[in-house]
Amino acid sequence: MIWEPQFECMERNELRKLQLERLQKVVERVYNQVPFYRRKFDEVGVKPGDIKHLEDLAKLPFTVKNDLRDNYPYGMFAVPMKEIVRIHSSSGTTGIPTVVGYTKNDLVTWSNLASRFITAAGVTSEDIVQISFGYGLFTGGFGLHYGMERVGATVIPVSSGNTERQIKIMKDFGSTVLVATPSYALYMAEIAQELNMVDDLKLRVGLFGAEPWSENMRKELEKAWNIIATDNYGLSEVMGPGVSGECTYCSGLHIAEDHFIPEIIDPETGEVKGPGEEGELVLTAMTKEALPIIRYRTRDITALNYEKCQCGRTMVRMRKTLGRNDDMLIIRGVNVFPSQIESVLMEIEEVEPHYLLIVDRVGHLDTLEVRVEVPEHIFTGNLRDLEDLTEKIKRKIDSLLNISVKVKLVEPKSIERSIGKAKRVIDNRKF
Ligand code: DLL
Repeated sequence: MIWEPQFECMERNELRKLQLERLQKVVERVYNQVPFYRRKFDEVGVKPGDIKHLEDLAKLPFTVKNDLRDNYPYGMFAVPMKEIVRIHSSSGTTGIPTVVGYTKNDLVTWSNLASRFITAAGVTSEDIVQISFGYGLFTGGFGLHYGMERVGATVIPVSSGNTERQIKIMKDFGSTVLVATPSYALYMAEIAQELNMVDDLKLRVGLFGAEPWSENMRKELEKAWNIIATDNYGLSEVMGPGVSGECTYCSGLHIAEDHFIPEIIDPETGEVKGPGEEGELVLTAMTKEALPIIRYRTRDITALNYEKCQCGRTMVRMRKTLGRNDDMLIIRGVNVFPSQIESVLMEIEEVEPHYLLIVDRVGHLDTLEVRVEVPEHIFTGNLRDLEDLTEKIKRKIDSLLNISVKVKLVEPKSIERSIGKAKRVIDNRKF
């Protein structure tokens, strides 16, 4: 078991001292090794020696995804290529992908940090872990894989897809832990139920992440699999999984603050916000050799809680993220996160947890259609009941969002299932 109380339970003043030392070192290093940072720091007139307090971090410019794209593929690396031992990359569905690299030491740090949240979720060397994240350029599969091995658990590297086989393996190999995106875990549960195999399984913990999921989705997954489900967060540009994760109290994700300094900013003005205030998460990766990153704008919306957790860890907790700034839909001037709608849908017993949001523009008016599956007996049942249910869902969503939406109940399995990150929104508007 990996439990590093010397870091995870550090007093705040000790932690701040360590962060300042590490921050000074990384700023010096990127200034000398990465032309992009030298240029950016020179533009705002900040030299590495100007970082005397942690608060001086705010003097440094932000780094954004496009900076990595502009320096595609290796321009942001701070070490020569011969020291890079692994490459990962973001999916690149929206333009040029971002490419990230790791040195040997980075891989050690990564597996250590992954093993922290794995341990915090209660996984031990007694566990048999089915990793159903995709292996490949996505950081999920490999990140969890090495973290689990570091803990000493038995890893089954199934990767994602071939869902019936997954369930058979889960049963035959006695998997006790499932690692997947929450949407894929839900799909797997559906198949396990169809095969009538849920009761034959030994699962006890689910480690989920890589996409937003609501508290109600957590309840759904915990019930479907009879497990405790924890949330884990990370992003390739900063490291991958291992940036933050929940302990078994599931009350916020502990950030590995000895490696990453979190800030919350107002996404419009860039101004730094205080504890508890909602805004965009900005991360500085202080210890990565290959790709240190300064004030990276994640686009993810959250808030920070500095109160000590019941588990004893002192590391700040970030609130479960509702989604990215980019996922936020603006419909008739109202901000809508898909996960808010998910939360409402999952509270309604008569519907299935599979939904899709379709946004359109009719004339100058934005429209939002919420498509959600209902079980066969409801779909083919009494038309009046179907209408009543449609109206009930519509009322709940309308009152949450303060806009009028269209609700369409659809037959079971008509919404495409995902084996990785789910696509919940089709936005047909032309901007
Ligand atoms: O998704 C890394 C990861 C893998 C995290 C496995 C956790 C588990 P990317 O593919 O670069 O990296 O996508 C990063 O996914 O900026 C968030 O918008 C979203 N995301 C990741 N974890 C969560 C989460 C991995 N727990 C982007 N909750 C991030 C909500 C998440 N969103």
